[in-house]
Amino acid sequence: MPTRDEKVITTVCQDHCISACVLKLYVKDGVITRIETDNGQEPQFRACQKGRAYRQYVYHPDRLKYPLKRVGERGEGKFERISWDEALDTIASQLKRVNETYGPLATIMLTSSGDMGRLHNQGLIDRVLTGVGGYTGILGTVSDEGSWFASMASLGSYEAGFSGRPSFSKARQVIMWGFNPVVTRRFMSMRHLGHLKDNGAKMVAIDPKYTETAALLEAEWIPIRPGTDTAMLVAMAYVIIEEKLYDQEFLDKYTVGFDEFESYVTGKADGVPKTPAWAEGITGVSAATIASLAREYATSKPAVLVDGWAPARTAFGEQFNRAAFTLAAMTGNYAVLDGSPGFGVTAAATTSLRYVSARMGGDDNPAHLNAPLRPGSVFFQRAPRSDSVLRHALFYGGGPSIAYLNRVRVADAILKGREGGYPADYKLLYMVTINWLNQYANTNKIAQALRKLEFVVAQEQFMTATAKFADIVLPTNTHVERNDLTAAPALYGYMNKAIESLGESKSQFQIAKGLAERLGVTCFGDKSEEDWLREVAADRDDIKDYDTLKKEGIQKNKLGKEFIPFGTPSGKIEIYSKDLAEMGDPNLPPIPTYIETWESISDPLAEKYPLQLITSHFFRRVHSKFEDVPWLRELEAQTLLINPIDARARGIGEGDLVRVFNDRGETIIPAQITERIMPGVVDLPEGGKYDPDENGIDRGGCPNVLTSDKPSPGGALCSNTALVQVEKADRRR
Ligand SMILES: Nc1nc2c(c(=O)[nH]1)N[C@H]1C(S)=C(S)[C@@H](COP(=O)(O)OP(=O)(O)OC[C@H]3O[C@@H](n4cnc5c(=O)[nH]c(N)nc54)[C@H](O)[C@@H]3O)O[C@H]1N2
Ligand SMILES: Nc1nc2c(c(=O)[nH]1)N[C@H]1C(S)=C(S)[C@@H](COP(=O)(O)OP(=O)(O)OC[C@H]3O[C@@H](n4cnc5c(=O)[nH]c(N)nc54)[C@H](O)[C@@H]3O)O[C@H]1N2
Ligand SMILES: [Mo]
Repeated sequence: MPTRDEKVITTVCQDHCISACVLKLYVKDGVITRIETDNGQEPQFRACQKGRAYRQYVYHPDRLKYPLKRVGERGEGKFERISWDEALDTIASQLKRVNETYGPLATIMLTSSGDMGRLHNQGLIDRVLTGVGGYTGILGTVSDEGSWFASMASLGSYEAGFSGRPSFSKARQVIMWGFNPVVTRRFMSMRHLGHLKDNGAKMVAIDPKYTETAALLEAEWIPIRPGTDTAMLVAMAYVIIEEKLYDQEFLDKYTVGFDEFESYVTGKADGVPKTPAWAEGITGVSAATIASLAREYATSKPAVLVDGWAPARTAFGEQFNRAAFTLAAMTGNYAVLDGSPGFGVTAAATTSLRYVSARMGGDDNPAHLNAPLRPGSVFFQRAPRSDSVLRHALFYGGGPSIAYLNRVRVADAILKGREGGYPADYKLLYMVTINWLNQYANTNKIAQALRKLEFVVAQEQFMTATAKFADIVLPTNTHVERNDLTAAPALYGYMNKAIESLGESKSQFQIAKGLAERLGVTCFGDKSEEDWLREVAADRDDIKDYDTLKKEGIQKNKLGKEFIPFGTPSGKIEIYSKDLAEMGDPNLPPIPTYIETWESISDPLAEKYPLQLITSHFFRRVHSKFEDVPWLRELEAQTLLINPIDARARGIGEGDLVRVFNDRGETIIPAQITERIMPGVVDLPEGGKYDPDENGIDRGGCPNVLTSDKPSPGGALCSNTALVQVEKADRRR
């Protein structure tokens, strides 16, 4: 209970763990004193330890409070305090200079996650840059591009992947394939899984790691080599075909192309029957396990196959989701019949960049997508959405910038420019809510790209590894210092301002407005933050009343159960995609196909770097965010998870400092020896802070010094495809 001089302000934590949870902020004399969460009516949207520790994030002594100008070398981290006028004048004049000298495409605006409100996001800077003639934008998602590609090809839209979502209640078997929501949350996933478990569903986890979720739900753990999941799915299909366990009626009614798939699976097409024994050699999963799981899945109707995003963040990962959809369809377990691929995910305002790119003829371009992209283009035709969502997509997502880059390829584009086949030579980088250097593949290459640019801006809350490379750093406030709306489907939140902005930090809206004024761009008119928020709310007919929402902070919504029709040319699940066949790219075959990844264990490179690296998401952080929050740091350390067999072979003891390295980079961190990770695989959780020592070697456990920025043919980040070696580190280092 609040004391008499305390106010309680209800808001929503819409951080980038892809959830939305209620925060009750106790405020006394303008200072947050404690944070509680939803104790109200069911379903409760209870915040995790990160949301509950938000006070230590907001008041962290390292929060950026003043605009800064670089005085040392890029990346050195030497800055000098300047005024907002100087900061914004400098940025405006650099934008003009670059625009006049090289054209608008020379400016890239890069954004990723952060506080994901409806108003205070990158869409604002998008408007300003669009007002001065455009810029180079970023397309694709870093999280689930493989799943997007697969959905577009097989289902015709992303949304079709969550048809009938809340109707799994009767499932008798749940396969969690690379899915660990105890850590990653992802909306109400654990609530659903808990219900299924209570109702007697058998839980199975297929993952190189014995996950927290598998432990909690007492799941059977099937360890699998990273990047080989499609082989296992295809072999399961083999068993189901051979034993005639498939649902012919479902296939006839809802799918096209099963015959072509069957011919690939049985080996009719290429002489290689995709038997469980074939898959055993690839995946490390025994043939008997594959066969019995296939039988169980096909006969435990309804069964739910949760095809996660992480197995698709591998080379050729889009094949994984396509194969999972196919298996669900073969067994009649597609969403319409109470099972569902695509589990509790968001509908983002984007679509598969690679899919669209190829459809637009941009196929061979290393940028993947360079053609103008406007409403009315394939991009929008391929992603049918309601008008209001479309408007949000325009305002808040990819605006009418002139060219797009695959977000995984930005460093490559900056380094190679026109000569490398990209549409422009890039000179200016404007970053909003992204820790690019830390979070995107191949950190050392990104550092090189950052050094090459003429001018770099970072809008940030902290002096991140990336912000150290900026020429001007703009201190941005946090969501408790401004008003905003959330966008989560099951919970609408009014993100109420609880305290004044710290120091001289400003909201994204204030910053964008300040910049717009200097550039003579009138995109915001005379409207205030409040006016814009009312407009955003008015766009959503399911927000009942703006003022009530603002006062109460939250509105809980029931999720629909409706069947979402397939947007494919055939109007069915396309096991065989004619669109893909027409593309003619052997790396994007028309039927789901197992293709061996680069940097697999049979790659000659494995002699030098014999271990497969995965980089999973971490419990106490959201990416690199919260890394320095003391309460959260107490929960667990950033370590390399390594199996006892691999540790013993290298003379590594528990807690020893180890070098993890390949040709792209190196990091030195403590080892955690555990049977929870399978032999041959090591896990270095993403978000570890890039922290180079005097020799340039990372000491923060940033996995991206090791990952490659080569995208999957479907466009995805391949953050789970990398070979490394691990050695005990020299003590003196
Ligand atoms: N606490 C926390 N929650 C988060 C986030 C966070 O940073 N912290 N990030 C949020 C965001 S933006 C996203 S996109 C999601 C990410 O959500 P996910 O992509 O689902 O999360 P990951 O932890 O990367 O992967 C899930 C599981 O896949 C396994 N895995 C990795 N590679 C493979 C593979 O090749 N095959 C198989 N079968 N399994 C594999 C990992 O071991 C892990 O257990 O999480 C969201 N939630
Ligand atoms: N190796 C590896 N790398 C990965 C992944 C992986 O699985 N493995 N996962 C990928 C995934 S799924 C994702 S989504 C990306 C995430 O990549 P990023 O979005 O770059 O990750 P964050 O560390 O959350 O960085 C967001 C930054 O925005 C700042 N910020 C937060 N809120 C605000 C705000 O309101 N305004 C401003 N101006 N700044 C703000 C934070 O301080 C933080 O530095 O990482 C990707 N990187
Ligand atoms: Mo993500």
